[in-house]
Amino acid sequence: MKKALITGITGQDGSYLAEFLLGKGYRVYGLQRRSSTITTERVDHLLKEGVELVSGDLIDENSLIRALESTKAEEVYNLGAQSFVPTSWDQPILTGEITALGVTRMLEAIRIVNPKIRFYQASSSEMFGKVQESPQSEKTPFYPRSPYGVAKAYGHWITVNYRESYGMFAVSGILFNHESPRRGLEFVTRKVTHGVARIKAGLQKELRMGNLEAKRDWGFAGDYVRAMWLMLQQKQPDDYVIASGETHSVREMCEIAFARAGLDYRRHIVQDRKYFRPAEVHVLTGDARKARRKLGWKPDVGFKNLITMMVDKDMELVAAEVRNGGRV
Ligand code: NAP
Ligand code: F7E
Repeated sequence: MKKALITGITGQDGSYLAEFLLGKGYRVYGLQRRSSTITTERVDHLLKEGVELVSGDLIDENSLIRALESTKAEEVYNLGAQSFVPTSWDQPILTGEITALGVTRMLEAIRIVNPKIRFYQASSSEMFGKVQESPQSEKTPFYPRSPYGVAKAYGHWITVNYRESYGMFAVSGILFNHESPRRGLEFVTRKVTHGVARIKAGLQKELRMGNLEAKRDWGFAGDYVRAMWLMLQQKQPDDYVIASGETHSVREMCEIAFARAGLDYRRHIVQDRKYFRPAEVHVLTGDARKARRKLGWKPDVGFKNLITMMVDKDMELVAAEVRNGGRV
């Protein structure tokens, strides 16, 4: 039985990846940081299927060494991060500690415990920021536009550097935005699909938002975790862009989400300066041809189906909340 350790298991991708690896017959461990509230909602169903949580934090080197020693993991998926772009302007140093230096801490822990461990780094299309060419591929230069993007660029290069310095099997997956019904409520797709469900249920009238003209290349998280695993099964470590290749604006996404519930987004969305960013990433389009060619990867769920799936799930969720008097 192969053993994998996932940092960020309590997040959106961590939960889908844990499910996927269980399906492949892995023994799955997840790093969980201490919190005063419950953070395991996305993986509670998997804890019953044998996923084990180990205590640790990307800020605490010794906890990473202990996690690798106790689990004897052969594959490490580093998904843990301060991942919300606006927060990275409010807490740039914390973002750097977790999202940038956290990668080095894990790579050092691997070097100390077992340098043969295969390592996946969750890199991001936010590294392309103010895009230098379109579409963006593995060869496109980075121009990050937020402390988060800068931290991810560091995480990418330290991964490449450990591969080249120590011959480690360390790969960087440059993933474009990917969403799901498990997406955090602060990210734009889920904010909209959840908002639509609440408006439809009569719980609110308006949705306050930022820049509707921003464009993203959105895919389904369930498809993207498959690519992470494929990268670690190759003969040689390498870096890959994972994207749908399609670009849509936030406005188009709103139109589809509201229409699914029989609503007109123009009647409910209010633009609010509060949600605009100090420096915006205006448009992203990924070129995932290398992943297609070398990994045989392609996404199954298209943009419209993704947004429809999210609205439908949020309508169910909100209806259940209403039935239970506000409790899920
Ligand atoms: P997410 O839902 O925000 O999950 C982030 C995870 O990181 C959570 O489990 C969180 O734990 C954990 N974490 C935060 N600080 C930590 C620390 N100090 N030590 C250990 N764990 C910590 O993010 P996601 O959407 O699943 O994304 C997964 C990874 O892919 C992230 O690295 C993200 O930056 C990157 N990425 C995401 C996308 C995307 O579109 N989703 C695209 C490209 C790259 P708590 O539950 O305790 O907060
Ligand atoms: O914003 C615009 C906003 O927060 C998308 C993270 O997973 O993907 C994610 O980063 C766009 C931006 O994602 C609102 O200005 C308009 O242009 O959903 P988001 P993100 O910043 O692209 C990358 C690949 C990651 O790596 C990150 O970890 O939508 N937008 N109005 C808004 N965004 C939010 N959040 N809220 C709004 O009201």
